Amino acid sequence: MEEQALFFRDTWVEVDLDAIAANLEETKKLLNQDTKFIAIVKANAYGHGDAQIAEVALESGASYLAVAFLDEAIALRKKGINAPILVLGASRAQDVSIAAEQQITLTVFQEDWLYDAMHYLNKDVPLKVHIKIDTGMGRIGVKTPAELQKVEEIMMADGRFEIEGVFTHFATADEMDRTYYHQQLKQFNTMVESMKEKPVLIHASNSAATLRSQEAHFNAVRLGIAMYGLTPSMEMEPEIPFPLKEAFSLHSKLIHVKKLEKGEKVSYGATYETPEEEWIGTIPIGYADGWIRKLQGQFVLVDGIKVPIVGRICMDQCMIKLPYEVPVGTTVTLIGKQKDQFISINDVATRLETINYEVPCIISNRVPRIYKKFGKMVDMKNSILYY
Ligand code: PMH
Repeated sequence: MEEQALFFRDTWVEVDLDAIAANLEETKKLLNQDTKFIAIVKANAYGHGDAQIAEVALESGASYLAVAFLDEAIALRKKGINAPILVLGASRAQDVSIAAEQQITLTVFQEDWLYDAMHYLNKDVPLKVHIKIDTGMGRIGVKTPAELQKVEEIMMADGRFEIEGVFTHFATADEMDRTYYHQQLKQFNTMVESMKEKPVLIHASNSAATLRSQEAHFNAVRLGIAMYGLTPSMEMEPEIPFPLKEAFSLHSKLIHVKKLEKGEKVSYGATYETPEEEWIGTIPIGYADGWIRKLQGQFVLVDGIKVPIVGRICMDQCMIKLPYEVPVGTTVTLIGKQKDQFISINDVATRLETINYEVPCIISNRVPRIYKKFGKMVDMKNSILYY
């Protein structure tokens, strides 16, 4: 019997797991042999698919995964990921026993939170924690050696906590001016020095800090954006020591093709008027897929040729100007490669006046994610489908 298709609209994200593995292999060459790496798979792995990315990162040598919220960690456990997972953000005190039971590591960042958490922790299931130090990001974390020592003391006295790690996060590691970054690094060193006992894992570097020098590697680094093949910022792109490989591409297919006469209108508001006779194609992707209205005018690839989106983007569809009559069913690439042309995530970010991080994150769950590994499409059953 023929296998039933798992989705029924020709719009999809293709994630190249080989690109992820290659980015990690290259990054590993920059690390000392003993330096561990933590793969950041929060926000559904920046839109790429949490379990799939977790798996390939672990195969590539990641010793830890990290997410923003406890829900994300539990979702990974449900999908069969047994590796250590750190929740980087705040978790609710009343949920600590769930984290402990599932062997999920939480971030401790405030003394008051600890007192609350202690009410909810079971006697015999210890909780692994990393202490977050705020060295200048101003988000969460203890700020002074006194605060740090206090949280250490409380946890040591209680006995149900295992302080496995300590970390901080840089606010400007991707910028040319290194002053603030060095200030944060110095403060982190001072704080770690003041600890009663040094934890096993000490980590500070995001992708930018990891790629630029070893000075803040300590014994682990946290890799997000570079693993996905994207530069942490446009200004540091020339400094990246190897070619990053973008893993995420976005495709659709023409569902309707027609010839319009000069002076005909396209889409809501009838704002686009054909300046001459034109071939117009419709593709089934719209703002509900995260392909937002601001992308009107953005180029897409058809038959290896860049053509613009014309007229307003609708909720589920948008129209493109075709170079000539192209058959229905032809693939349209919105992000990625066709023939010798490439539309990068950075191109889309530039159009949206935002950063590359946002682009894969905003492509909504309505768009299925399919995977390529060892140059071949992975079994569709492993794809991510919202429906
Ligand atoms: N560590 C922490 C605590 C983070 O918040 C992030 C990314 C990373 C590591 C990975 O950074 P990278 O992707 O630059 O390598 N956090 C965010 C954020 O909160 N907004 O954008 C990126």
